[in-house]
Amino acid sequence: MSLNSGYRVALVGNPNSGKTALFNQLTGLNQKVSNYPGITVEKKTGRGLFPGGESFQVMDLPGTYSLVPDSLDEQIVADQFLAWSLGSDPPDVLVAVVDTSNLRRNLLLVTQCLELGLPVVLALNMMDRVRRKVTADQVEHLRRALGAAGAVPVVAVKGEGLDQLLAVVEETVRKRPRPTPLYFGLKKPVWEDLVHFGTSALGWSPVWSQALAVRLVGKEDFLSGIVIPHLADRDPAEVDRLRSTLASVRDQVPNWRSILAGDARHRYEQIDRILAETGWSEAQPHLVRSRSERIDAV
Ligand SMILES: Nc1nc2c(ncn2[C@@H]2O[C@H](COP(=O)(O)OP(=O)(O)O)[C@@H](O)[C@H]2O)c(=O)[nH]1
Ligand SMILES: [Mg+2]
Repeated sequence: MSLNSGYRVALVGNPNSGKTALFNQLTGLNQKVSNYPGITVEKKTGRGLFPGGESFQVMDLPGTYSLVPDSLDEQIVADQFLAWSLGSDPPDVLVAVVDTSNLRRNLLLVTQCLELGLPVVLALNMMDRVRRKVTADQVEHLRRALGAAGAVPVVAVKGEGLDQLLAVVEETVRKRPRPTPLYFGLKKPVWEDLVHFGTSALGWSPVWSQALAVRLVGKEDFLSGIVIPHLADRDPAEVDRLRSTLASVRDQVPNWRSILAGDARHRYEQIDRILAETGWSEAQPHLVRSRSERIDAV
């Protein structure tokens, strides 16, 4: 094993997108299953081999629809992203496992993942279920429109496309691209103070700060339940400043409870635009309404 074989790959995706199928293909029998501390959610890690012969570590994160968590599994993923964004040992690449037979809904999470600023490779899974042929040009267009480092069609259960996926992931971790992430969510001047707090006090990128500002304003317990536990070693005065900045922003946004629905709508508008541009929408056998849309409709 060579000295720089410590590459780390994290698999992220919606429940049933094929993360475990892909994880099994990548790792074979080199797997370790444990639990997250204190809870019964499985934590899976394993080792895989790149075509060049170097090994890498892969972690299979719990399935999630969104980085705005509604369940314990989802909270684990949101927590993990937050820890990474505060400097705790981020992986070299995120592999976003996407069910292409349900592309629109799956891309909601992808837009959120891309905003973190780590390189993202899309594993466009379930290609055997997509009725119309998807061309390499369409795949490339989708990759570019989202700002992903790579995009590879695969059929995880059959191992199809795995060699190419591994080659793209290997190239990505070797080149260490610093992506300039695009922001896909809602943007309002009134939470500019929160965005500024993210960039100046927490060291977040402008895009990640925007994404987190919306979640802080729109989700009742996001600050106390998700963010503050990660700020235990920070100056308490700074945490107080964050609390009061959030309180004053909410005072100016009387409808703050509905902005997450607006954020999801905004993301879907952009996803629809990208899918229309690429011609992917025609390749969709069915469009299932997503959880966020159902929430919107309430
Ligand atoms: N047709 C098809 N089924 C797949 C593919 N990948 C995974 N599956 C199936 O989809 C279901 C969910 O896969 P799983 O790996 O458990 O998803 P996870 O919840 O993301 O870990 C399982 O029944 C898999 O056998 C694929 O590429 N094509
Ligand atoms: Mg799984």
